[in-house]
Amino acid sequence: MSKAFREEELAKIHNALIKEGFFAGSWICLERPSIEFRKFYKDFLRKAKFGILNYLQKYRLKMEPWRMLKGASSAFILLAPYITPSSKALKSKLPYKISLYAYGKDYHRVLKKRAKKVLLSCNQDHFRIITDSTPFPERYFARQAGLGFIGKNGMLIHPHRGSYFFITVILFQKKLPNSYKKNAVGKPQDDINRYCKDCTRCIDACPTGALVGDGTLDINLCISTITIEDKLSQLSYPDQSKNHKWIFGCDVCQQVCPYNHEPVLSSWKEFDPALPFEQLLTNPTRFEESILNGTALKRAGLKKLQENIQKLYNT
Ligand code: B12
Repeated sequence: MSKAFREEELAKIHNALIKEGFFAGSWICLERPSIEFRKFYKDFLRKAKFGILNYLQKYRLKMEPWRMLKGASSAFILLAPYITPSSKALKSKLPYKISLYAYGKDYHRVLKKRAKKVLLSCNQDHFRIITDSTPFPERYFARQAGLGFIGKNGMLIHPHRGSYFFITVILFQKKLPNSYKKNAVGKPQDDINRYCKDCTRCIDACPTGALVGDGTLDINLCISTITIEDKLSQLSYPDQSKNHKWIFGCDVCQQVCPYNHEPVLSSWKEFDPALPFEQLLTNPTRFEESILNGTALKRAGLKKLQENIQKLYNT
C-alpha cells in the first residue's frame, strides 16, 4: 500500500464526495490540536457544570487524532447539509418543535454509508469515517481545515452557506503532500470579532440564556442537553426562560443567525421526514418505542419525548 496520497487521488475523492451531496470538503494533515485549543478545552471542562450528566467527561475530546485510527496521518473533513425541502415544509405544521437535523433517518448511519460507498468506488480501503459519535474535536479540525468560522453561538459557520450541516471526518493513514499543512488559524474570538461583530441575535434569542458570547455555552442550560441528553430529566429550565416549544434539540441560535438567511438544502431522501410526526406528537402514547428505530429521535426515546412535552406545560 502506498504511504502517500497522489494529488490526482485527492482530487478524485474530493470531487466524488461533493458529487454525492456533501457541499464542502477540505484535506488536512493531522496534528495534535494547538496548545491554545487544549487550554481552552481544559478551561471549558473546568467551568462546565456536568452535574448529573457527566456527559462531556464521559466523551471527553481526545487530543491525539491517531487514537481514532492507528497511524492516522491525514483527514478529509466534510460538511453535509441536513434540511430537505420536505422537512422544511413539515416544520411549521407541527405542534411542537424538533430540531431540523432530526427529522430523518439516523444521520450517523446515513453519512457513514454514503461516504463509505464513495471511498470504495475511489479504491480506498483503509479509512475511518466519524461523525458525532466519537470524542474527535470535529469543530476544531473543521475550522482548522478552513471550512468555516466559529460564531458567538459556538457553531461552525460557513461564510456563504451558514451552519445547518453535519461535520463528517474521514481519517486516513496515508500522508498528504506538505503543501496541505495548515498552520493554526487564530482563535474563535478572532472569528467573532471579524464575522459576528456587534451582532448579539443568538445570545438575545436563546430561550434559556445558555450562550456565553465567546463561542461557548452553559451546557446545562442548552435545550439540546435538556431535551436529549438529560436522560433522567434532572435538569430544569431556568425561571427566566422564554416560552418555547422545543421537544428535541433546538435551532434558535441558528434560526436567528444572519449567515443562515438561505440554508443549503440536502437532496438526500434519508433526511426527509421518516416518521408520522403529526400523529406522534399529538398522541405519543399510541406508539411503541420501536417506531423510533433507525431514526435520529431514537437518541432521546419515546418516553423522554413524552416527558419533554409534559415539561413544557409545567414551566
Ligand atoms: C457534546 C456536544 C454537544 C453538547 C455541547 C455543545 C457545545 N457547544 O459544547 C450539546 C448537547 C449541548 C450539543 C448541542 C448541539 N450540537 Co452538538 N456536539 C457535541 C459533540 C459530541 C462534542 C462537542 C464538544 O466537545 N464541545 C465542547 C466545546 C468546547 O468544543 P466544540 O463544540 O468542539 O467547539 C468549540 C471548539 O472547537 C472551539 N475552537 C475551535 N477552534 C479553535 C481554535 C482555538 C485556538 C481555540 C482556543 C478554540 C477553538 O470553538 C468551538 C466553540 O466554542 C460534537 C461532535 C464532536 N465530536 O465534536 C457535536 C457537534 C458540535 N454538535 C453539533 C450540532 C449540530 C449541535 C446542535 C445544533 C444540535 C441541535 N440542533 O440541538 C446543538 C448546538 C448547540 C450549540 N450552540 O453549540 C454539530 C455542529 C455542527 C456545526 N455546524 O457546528 C457537531 C460537530 C456534530 C456533527 N458531527 O455535526 N452538542
